[in-house]
Amino acid sequence: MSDNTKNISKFLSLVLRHKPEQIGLTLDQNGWASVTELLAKLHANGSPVSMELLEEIVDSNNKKRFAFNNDKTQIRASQGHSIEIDLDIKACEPPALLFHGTAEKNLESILASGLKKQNRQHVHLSDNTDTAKNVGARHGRPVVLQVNAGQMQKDGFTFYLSANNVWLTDEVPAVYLGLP
Ligand code: HQG
Repeated sequence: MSDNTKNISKFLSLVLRHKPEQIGLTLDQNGWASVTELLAKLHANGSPVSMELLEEIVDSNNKKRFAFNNDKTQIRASQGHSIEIDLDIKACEPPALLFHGTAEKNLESILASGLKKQNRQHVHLSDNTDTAKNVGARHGRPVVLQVNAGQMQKDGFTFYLSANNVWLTDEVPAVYLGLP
């Protein structure tokens, strides 16, 4: 991915997950933006993007962060929002174990009070330790926690799988956490 594509991709994360108002964009209740409106507002903001480039970014994004609807008239981020939207995805049975990567400095607090969604709409979990380690490394020296997702589900917690394979849940009480 070129630097320009990377920058546009980061900017799309900002407007589709956190601050649509930055370019005067509106998202519907499920987080979808009109593609025509997005392209027009990007243009007006001095960062024009063609439909071809937008399609390339959606296809080539390393984490598949964005998705079009069927006829490509709408686009949204598949997860990671801080603004309140309803992803409208079905609850899904998780694997017995999931993983969460964090920074060592957060460990004590997490083991005391569990995983909280902080600024986002969900706690984000991975089905493998490598991905979790990369997620944790964004915050500092990474440490990977194991989540007893099977037991959580039996106890009534709900899990969702985003279109880009990130497992989402509302919180993980400390009792379900361990080291892999
Ligand atoms: C930590 C990226 C102290 C939590 C990734 C994390 C992911 C606590 C941080 C997605 C805590 C929140 C989300 C507690 C949680 N005490 N710290 N009780 N509970 N934390 O960025 O999971 O590249 O909001 O461990 O790949 O790191 O943006 O969440 O360190 O999928 O597409 O609070 O973001 O995707 O940080 O990352 P974040 P995350 P993108």
